[in-house]
Amino acid sequence: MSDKKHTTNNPGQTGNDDGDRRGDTGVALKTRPRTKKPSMYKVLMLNDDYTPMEFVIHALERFFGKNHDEAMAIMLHVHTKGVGLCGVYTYEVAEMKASQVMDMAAQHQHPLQCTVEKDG
Ligand code: TYC
Repeated sequence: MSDKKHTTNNPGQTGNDDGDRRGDTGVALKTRPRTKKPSMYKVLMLNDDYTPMEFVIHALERFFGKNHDEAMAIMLHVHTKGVGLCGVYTYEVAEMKASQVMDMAAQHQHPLQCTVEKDG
């Protein structure tokens, strides 16, 4: 089925049902006010041999809003599998959170790394 808006007869032009008279400003617009969902991006955390487990748990609580049990589960997943999902965000938010984790890690001389990849 087409995603075009179905327009019924509107002979009086009184409403905003017509795509060329939206807003009634007298300016005919060729585009429709269609909102588009932003692409979403995964923040992934990578395992390393040096970053303390408690530090990783703290980062997950601080930057990804995880409670202690959730953070523990993600940390252990990363520790055993090599990589794990911290959260899914719009591009700028995902990049900011990945940077915040790595900046805090670097300040403590830990090599903890995050990556951002498109979801889907
Ligand atoms: N592998 C680390 C250790 O044994 C813990 C760790 C977990 C490090 C997750 C990074 O993303 C990570 N201390």
